[in-house]
Amino acid sequence: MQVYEEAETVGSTWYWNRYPGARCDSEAYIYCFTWDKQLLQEWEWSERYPEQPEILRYLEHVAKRHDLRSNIQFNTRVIGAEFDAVTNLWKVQTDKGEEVTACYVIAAVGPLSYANTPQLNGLEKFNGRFYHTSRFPHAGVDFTNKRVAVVGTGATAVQVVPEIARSATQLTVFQRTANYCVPARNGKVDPDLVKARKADYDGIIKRIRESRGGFEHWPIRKSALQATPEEREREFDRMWDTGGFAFWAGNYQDILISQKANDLCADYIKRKIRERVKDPIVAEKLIPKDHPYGTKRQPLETNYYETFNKDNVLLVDASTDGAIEEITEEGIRAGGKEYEFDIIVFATGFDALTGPLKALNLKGRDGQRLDQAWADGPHTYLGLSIAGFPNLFTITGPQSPSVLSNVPVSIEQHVEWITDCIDNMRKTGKAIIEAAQQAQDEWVARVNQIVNMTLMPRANSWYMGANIADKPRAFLAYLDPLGVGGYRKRCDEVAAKGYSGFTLA
Ligand code: NA7
Repeated sequence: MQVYEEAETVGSTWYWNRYPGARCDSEAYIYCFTWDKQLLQEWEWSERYPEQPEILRYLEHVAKRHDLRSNIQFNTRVIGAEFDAVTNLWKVQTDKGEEVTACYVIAAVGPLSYANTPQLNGLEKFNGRFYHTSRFPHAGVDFTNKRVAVVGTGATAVQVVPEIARSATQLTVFQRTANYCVPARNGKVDPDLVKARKADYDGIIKRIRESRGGFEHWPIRKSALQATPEEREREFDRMWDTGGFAFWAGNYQDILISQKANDLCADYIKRKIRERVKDPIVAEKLIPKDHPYGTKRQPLETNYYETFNKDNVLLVDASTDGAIEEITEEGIRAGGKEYEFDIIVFATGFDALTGPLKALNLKGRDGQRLDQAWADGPHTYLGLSIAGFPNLFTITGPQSPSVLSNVPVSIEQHVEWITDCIDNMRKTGKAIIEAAQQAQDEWVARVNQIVNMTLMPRANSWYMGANIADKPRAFLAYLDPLGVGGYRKRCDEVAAKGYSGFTLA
């Protein structure tokens, strides 16, 4: 086995995303590998949602402890891979000029790794410095006495904005779409709770694997519309006070299906924003108007809304103040007005899920290119495999639960399934496994049929591919009605039936 990694060490997301305030939005006790039972007992996380350096330290520790680095060639980017139907092997090219052959290619390129830096007119003229949050300088950036712009208000911006506001002379946040942000409620975890969790890890692992979103949160088995206003308020308060993904994954069961139920939830968050932001004009700008709650990735915040009460922080909202028109030598022109900056931080997200796979320049049977096969959006079988691309697997790829879950749970499920599959191939003397076209078409139809029963398509989200100009509008993940547990069962059933929907040769 040979692993190629572009960076100089392991960590990927937690290697690249070094902006101030970068931390996971899943709670650390379930944002880790579950296969090293001993390490689950030994490792001590410093807080509920650890910061980037701590997670990177953890990942480096795992790599060292299990001697994983010896199988990884670092500082190497895969720039192409083509399937050869004569030899049944993939030919893989790297940016170091190597070409190697492989029976299997496993694309573990991450769903959110291909940075989206908007092609704004004039960027090359800017006299100051600019950074994308996912490619932040390792030495850090000193914002002291600087006039800083943050472009974007997604999960990343919601983490970085309060941090930059602490030291910058002036921080201007450019918002294209307001988000429903929910308190993270970060902090030290009660030592008794840590102890209880360590004693119950087998139970925790079982529960998160069978859950909706890979968390220990379960929806309230009732419509929000059936609850009395008092009961609803109590439940919303409870979830709000719990913090994190309790509000999204543990909400009323119809929150993503019924617009009326969703409105009740959205109204609760809008009230909270109005309570926390002193200037009512700024508060109205921060209140989402164009999409239902939960249909865009819910950012977790710590003092995000209060940051807009500071004298050195300005919000420029595209719909009320005017959208960004161009970058100038001195800063950003938006709504006909020029704002001057020393530093621009692009918290503008990623070409999610399909972007990193297309960047691999994959060619399947008959030289078919992945970007052509996916010209109108992703087509996969189970979000694991692609018709016409034999012996290629994707981990947390498009049309799997992936970004709609606590990702380590989904990563482990795919790794286990793929490992078992390759093992089975060896044992049964098979050389080729390939998704059948019909099974793939049925999977794509299922992905779309389910999402079209929800409110998700009503948002211009990166889940729908809407954040990237010219990207086809298609739902990029898979929303199983029974969550990651239901999806896992489905994948296991396929394997148990001798890999139904695949052609084996
Ligand atoms: P997101 O969630 O895609 O947020 C990116 C933000 O940047 C979002 O507010 C976008 O507005 C905004 N954006 C993107 N392009 C532009 C342009 N051209 N002009 C102005 N504003 C723009 O990325 P994040 O990094 O915050 O989070 C991604 C995931 O990483 C997160 O969900 C976690 O899973 C980890 P929009 O909403 O598209 O109107």
